[in-house]
Amino acid sequence: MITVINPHHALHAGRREMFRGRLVDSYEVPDRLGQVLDELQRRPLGAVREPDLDDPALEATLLRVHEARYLKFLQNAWHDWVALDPANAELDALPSVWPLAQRHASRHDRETTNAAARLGHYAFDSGTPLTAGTWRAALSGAACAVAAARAVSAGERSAFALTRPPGHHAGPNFYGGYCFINNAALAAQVLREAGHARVAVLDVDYHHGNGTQTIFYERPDVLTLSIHGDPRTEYPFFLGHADERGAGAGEGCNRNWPLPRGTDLATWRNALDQALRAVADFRATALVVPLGVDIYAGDPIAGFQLRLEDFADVGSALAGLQLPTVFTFEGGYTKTHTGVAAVNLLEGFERAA
Ligand code: SP5
Ligand code: ZN
Repeated sequence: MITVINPHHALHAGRREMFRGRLVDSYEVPDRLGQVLDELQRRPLGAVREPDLDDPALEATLLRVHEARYLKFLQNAWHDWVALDPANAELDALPSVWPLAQRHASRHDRETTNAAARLGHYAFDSGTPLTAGTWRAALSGAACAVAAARAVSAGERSAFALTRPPGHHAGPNFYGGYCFINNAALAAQVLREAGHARVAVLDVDYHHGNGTQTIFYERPDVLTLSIHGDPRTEYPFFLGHADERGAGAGEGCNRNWPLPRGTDLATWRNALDQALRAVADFRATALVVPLGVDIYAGDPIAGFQLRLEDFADVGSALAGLQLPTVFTFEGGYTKTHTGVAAVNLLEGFERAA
């Protein structure tokens, strides 16, 4: 398994996020990636490379997954935030006002020019700090996902896009959940364009992959599957129910397995087996796994009960599909076990592959 690492990930280092009326220290910190890299150095799985950051094809791929207007917003958001007030340069950008979805209550066809209000136009939470280096870090991360998918379409059995910020909560025109650019969706798109007629995305992060689901909801060529904490009680709350099956041409091409807080390996593995069957029934020829290790029992912001020794079994079950596979690094927030959990899963995959 090759690993494509984001050399600029640490340019994105959000300091504080809003949680229930307080600004708290951000959970999504550069050390998360450092932990995974350290563990990969202790237990190597293959070459670790950096992506080509001047890849001329990157922009076209980005535009297949995200709206041009949204990308432009992201690229300029920090500059506009500081232009609003020079003192903002010392603060992470967080939204504090939103348009309403209720009929006649807000205009969605007009864009405000106020930089703080624009954050609310594109963000679905106030827990995703945007900083001076966010765009560069996220763009380099996109290059990692694209490079990992290219390596796999060129014949590698598997590749790991080791990058942050994560991506699976980012949609065609929205950010949130620590995510700005959807790396897993980019990988799926690259695999499609490299000739894989049907690609499956199997999201194992604790939180529903709402961004990925939205991006592919009406597409019949990408099957999106997510196993996650039930949105009735768990973030991101407003999507991820079992009856979301896709729409239009994509009818039947989305499946969700919402599980209660406290779910242990046995119940979670049962959902995974159903998801694996759905991938096989879809006759996918390539697989993308948004790899969130916040399903670990010790995670500070999640609620499943998987133990560190369960992760190898999950990896080997994924390998059982025998598909070219791209992993993208998503959630996982412990200060000490994020690397072990991720590498346990990847090593389990490699051993069984
Ligand atoms: C990629 C990913 O895993 N994103 C998750 C974003 C979750 N954001 C909400 C975090 C809420 C923090 N709750 C803290 C509870 C501490 N007891
Ligand atoms: Zn998560």
